[in-house]
Order: sequence, then C-alpha cells, then structure tokens
Amino acid sequence: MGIKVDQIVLRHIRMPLVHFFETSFGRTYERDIILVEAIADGVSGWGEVTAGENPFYNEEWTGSIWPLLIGYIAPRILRHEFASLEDVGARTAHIRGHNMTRGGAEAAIWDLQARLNNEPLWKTIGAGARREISCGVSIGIQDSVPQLLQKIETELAAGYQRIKMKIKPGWDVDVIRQVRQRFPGIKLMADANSAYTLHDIDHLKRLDEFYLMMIEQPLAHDDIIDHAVLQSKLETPICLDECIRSAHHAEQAIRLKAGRIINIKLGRVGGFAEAKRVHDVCQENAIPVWCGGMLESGIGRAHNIALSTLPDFTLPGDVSASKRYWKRDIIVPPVEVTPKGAIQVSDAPGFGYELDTDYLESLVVRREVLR
Ligand code: OSB
Ligand code: MG
Repeated sequence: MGIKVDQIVLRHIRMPLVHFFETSFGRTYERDIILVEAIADGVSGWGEVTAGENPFYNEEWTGSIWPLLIGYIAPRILRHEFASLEDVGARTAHIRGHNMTRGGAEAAIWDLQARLNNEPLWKTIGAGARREISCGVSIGIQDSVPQLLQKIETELAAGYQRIKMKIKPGWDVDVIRQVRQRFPGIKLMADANSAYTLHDIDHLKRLDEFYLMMIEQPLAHDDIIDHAVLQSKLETPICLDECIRSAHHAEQAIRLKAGRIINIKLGRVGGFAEAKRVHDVCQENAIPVWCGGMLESGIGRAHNIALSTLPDFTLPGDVSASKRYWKRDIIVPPVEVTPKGAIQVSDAPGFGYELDTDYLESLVVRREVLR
C-alpha cells in the first residue's frame, strides 16, 4: 500500500443532544464536534475527534483540538508518504497527550485507506470476528431515582443487553440499591469517572453486595497504582477507562492487577493502531474488553462498530443507537439496534454508512481547508 493525503478539511459542527448527559464531572446539553476529512486522489476518509466541550474527561476540549490540528497535526500528515497505516500515529506521537485529536486524524486516514481499497473499515483493521456487536447503554446521572428507573426500563424494553449507570458521591450506594431492588437480574455496572479516592475504600466496598459486572474508573483519571490497591480490596471487578491511554498503560495495569476489564476508546488511545495494540495486550492476558463511547456522532459511532469486531471485544459496549442521542444523525441510515440489543456490522466500504451531506453542512459553525 502506501498513502499520501493531499488535502484535509476540518469542520466544527454543533449538534443538540436529545437529552442532557450528566457524568460526575458535569452536564452536556449539546455537542461541539470536530470532524476531520482526509482526501487523497479525490477520495475522502472521515474521522471524529472524540473530546468533549470542556477539558474535564481528559485535557482535551473543542478549543484545544482546532489549533492543534492546524498547527501540528495537519502539517505532519499532508503530503507525507506513509508506507503503512501503522505509521500514521507514530508521525504525531511526539506530541504530548491530546490522543483524541491525534486519533481523529489517524482514524480519518484509516477510513480513507479502506475506501481506497474499496473494503469495509473492519477489514482494513484486521477485525471481523463477528457480524453483529452487543450493545449496552450508558445512562447519565438523573434528577431523581424514579427518572433513572424509568430510563432503565425504556432501555431494557429496547433490547439493550446491559445497563451502565453513572455514579458520583451522593448518587451511588443508595441509588444502586434501588435499581437492584427493581431490576435484580439485569447486567448492571457503574461508571464513576474518577470521582473517588482511596479514602472511600469502605464506602466503595458497600457496592460489592450489588454484584455489579464492574465499576469503571473509580479513582483518579491518571492513576493505575491506587486502582490496584482498591481492586485487592473489592470483589467487584474494576474496569479501567481514563487511565489507559496506550498499550503500555494496559500492560502496566494488568501487571499490577489494577483491574480485570478494560474499556477501549479509539480516541483516548490515539487511533486504530494503538487501539489494536491495547486489544492484543488484553487478549494475551485474558482481560476482556469492550468499546467505550464519547457521545459520538454517526462517524465516531461507525468507527466504534468496526473496532468492536476485534475478537476480544466480548462484553457489551457503550455503542448504542443514534436516536438515543440525536434527533437526526449525520449518517444514513442512522445506527440502529435490533430488539435483541445488537448492531449489525455493515459491509459497505469505509465506515459503512453514507454521510447526510446536506444536514452535516447545515451544522457546520467553522471550517478550514488545509493543503
Ligand atoms: O466515561 O464512558 C465514559 C460520555 C462522555 C464522557 C465519558 C464517558 C461517557 C459515556 C457515554 O459513558 C458513552 C456513550 O457514548 O454512550
Ligand atoms: Mg467511563
């Protein structure tokens, strides 16, 4: 192969969420998303930068992405001869942090290569272990417990295979107890987004009675060592999200027994090549993985579906139907979930969906063409 990008178009789009989404670090009402279009020989590949509107999940946010793409990433990608897709991430690996921004550009080039090859992205990734992926949902912190119970009921009725609820101090043990009373048999897990410290060990141990599938990232966003201490005291498996930003981190976390499950997010680890390496490390060590989400538009969602067909993605992920987030998505058809809570994997070239170009353009608030 070998690939050379001759033009990059950046778009900043604004999309209102159907319902606000609340995590331990705050509420989101509408998404500001940066899309990367990478063009070679008149063919376009698409990437989505998965960072949020504020630097609260990690250091990246809408405002950091734009100048980094223009000033550092695009100049290193444009007209560079990449011998292999594996080399794309390496070209910007000297940039500290900002994996989601680097990953958005990297993913666009993987998608571009898939389209140049006229093959589905999952094939380019070397995945394709399954024809459909298992879906769970992530439910944000609600204004009241009855509201949460109602939401869970709706998602179960739609077929979703597991429920993840966001927790934070003041919205944890007592709320989970009520959820468990109402839904004793469901696959249930909790995501703390780094809201606790080791001082909360006794409090977190109280979660063991609810036989959760896992608790996700209870401690600091950049911590692995304290998670190992906590895991040795908890029966509930810990799943690591924020703190796994590379395959090396995954190796270290596994060696220290900091968790028993890893959530892989394409952007958080800087793109497809590193996501595959994280996957491989986990698979070699019998650590199951699942695909996390960042409230993506259809483009990021479609990338997540392709990634989720790697063999070690054995647990239901957070990749769910477009309509849970968007009244109208920028891809057609939108991502749909079967009554059994699965998404069928598309065999169409690239990320497998068409772009709704007119709608996409109507959402653009900023654009930059780089050559
Ligand atoms: O920690 O998984 C997370 C959304 C924004 C930031 C962090 C997280 C999330 C989610 C949503 O849980 C997952 C989704 O896209 O449905
Ligand atoms: Mg998480």
